Amino acid sequence: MTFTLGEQQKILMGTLKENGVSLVGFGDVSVVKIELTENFPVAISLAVKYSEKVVENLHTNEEAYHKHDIELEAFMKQLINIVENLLSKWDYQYATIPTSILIKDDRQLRELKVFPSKTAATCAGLGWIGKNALLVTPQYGPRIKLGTILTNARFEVGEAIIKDRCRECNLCVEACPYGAIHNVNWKPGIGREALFDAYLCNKMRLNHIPILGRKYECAMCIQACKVGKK
Ligand code: B12
Ligand code: SF4
Ligand code: SF4
Repeated sequence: MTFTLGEQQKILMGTLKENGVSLVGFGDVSVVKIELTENFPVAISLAVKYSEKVVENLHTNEEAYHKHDIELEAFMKQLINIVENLLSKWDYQYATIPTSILIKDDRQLRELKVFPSKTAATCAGLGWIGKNALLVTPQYGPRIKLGTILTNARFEVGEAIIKDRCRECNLCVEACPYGAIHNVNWKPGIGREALFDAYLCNKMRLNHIPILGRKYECAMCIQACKVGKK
């Protein structure tokens, strides 16, 4: 049986929803002028939500947050597999973006060349970039794990979000224990450095977290955000 492109998009979305995706969107990423997006101009952006309770308690129960994060990572991989299998079945090509990478030092961070999942998500209209440099969704705030598959299937795309909705809020700025967030409102084209110091964030997470008795994460900037909290 052959399906039209529109039917394929409906099947894809329906299958993802049946399997528990929290948000799914399609974005035109050809606005980012690189070889990868020339070949794969459409991004399928997936989000799975974190448990609100686990995030609320992450400063007192870090183990639970870490365990939850690993579970969500595995769950996201399953959803990505579903997309990959359907795209292959329909003879499309795709490139899957890594969901997480352990950054060991400044050099690796400086030289990292990975397509940002947050770009795919704003292009797909899932949310905006907050002052914390994270994707903030109206439904769940920044408490989501993102997954991205770029493809040459010309699915219908959503409307990109090009303006932040943080306004005067500065809860994440206040919550960052290391002052890494600069209290600047995002707009497309603004560099990451203008928003937050990724090197400081990474250094503190790697070096100081164990000294403070925390083993894995920080993530105070995702806990603090009020957007999407029930
Ligand atoms: C490297 C990395 C890090 C590095 C650097 C962070 C960074 N922002 O670059 C370090 C180790 C510091 C880090 C820390 C964290 N990370 Co991290 N990280 C990544 C990773 C693997 C790559 C990011 C990357 O290379 N960025 C390159 C820079 C240039 O882009 P960017 O800052 O990510 O995004 C910019 C663009 O998207 C741009 N943009 C947005 N829309 C548009 C549209 C257009 C047209 C254009 C041109 C640009 C543009 O604005 C963004 C902000 O500057 C991604 C996974 C992925 N594949 O994306 C996860 C990811 C960004 N991390 C994530 C998380 C949750 C965290 C932490 C909370 C981890 C923790 N538990 O402590 C902290 C939060 C720090 C923070 N406030 O951002 C999540 C974010 C989810 C969300 N809601 O946005 C991701 C997406 C992982 C995932 N699969 O969900 N991370
Ligand atoms: S993860 Fe922690 S150190 Fe990094 S920006 Fe967020 S609150 Fe600051
Ligand atoms: S805490 Fe406030 S400033 Fe930070 S991302 Fe959320 S809404 Fe934006």
